[in-house]
Amino acid sequence: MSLDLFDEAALHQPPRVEQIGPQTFVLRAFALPFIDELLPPLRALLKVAPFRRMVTPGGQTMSVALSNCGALGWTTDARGYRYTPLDPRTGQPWPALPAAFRRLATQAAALAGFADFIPDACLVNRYVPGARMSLHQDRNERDYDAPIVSVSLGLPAMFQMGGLQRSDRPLRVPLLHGDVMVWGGIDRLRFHGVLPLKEGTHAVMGAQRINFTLRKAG
Ligand code: MD3
Ligand code: FE
Repeated sequence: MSLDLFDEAALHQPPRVEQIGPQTFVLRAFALPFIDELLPPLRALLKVAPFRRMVTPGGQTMSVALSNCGALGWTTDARGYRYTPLDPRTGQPWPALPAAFRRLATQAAALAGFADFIPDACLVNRYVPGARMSLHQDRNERDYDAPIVSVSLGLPAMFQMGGLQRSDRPLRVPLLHGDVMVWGGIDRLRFHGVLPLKEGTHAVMGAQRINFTLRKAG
């Protein structure tokens, strides 16, 4: 597989870094030069651990479907939210974290000021038109010192970046194919969410948005 001309051009652009919080950065198009090494392992892991819609402890089926790779994977069911070493669907370990995912995460984190980030968990979210993620905090990881790196692929989404209180009015940030977001430090526990995905078809990814987040969970 080879880079298309657009990705080839992106490889030679300076990083477009937008700071949206004291320790939150959007790295525009950062994933595009990696795309040809990201998509084959993404497809492979989804064969082993297909997207599934999980149920929240409150009994709601999430509109976002998810999968995981890495030593730990995030799950939810009637018993609560948690990380597990095994896919509850098969009882088998989650697929390994692809090396290209880890390299991208370490490089993006370094660019945002977080040196030596080594993720051990990757949550893969799939949004179809209408799917959304309501405002929440990511609090199931063991320590909050490590940053989180997210990669957006496919249809555009409107991300909501709130504050440390649920009632803080969120900032809206559009996230496009190839955008990478990094946050940590005092922004680690900010409320955040994704507005309902609009209808559309993306040239590479089809009628969906896939977001994967690299975390240090254990
Ligand atoms: C900024 N996913 O999986 S990723 C999640 O697009 C999740 O699928 C969203 O929230 C998605 O938990 C957003 C970007 C993101 C995630 C968490 C943050 C940005 C953040 C936490 C604090 C600040
Ligand atoms: Fe989150």
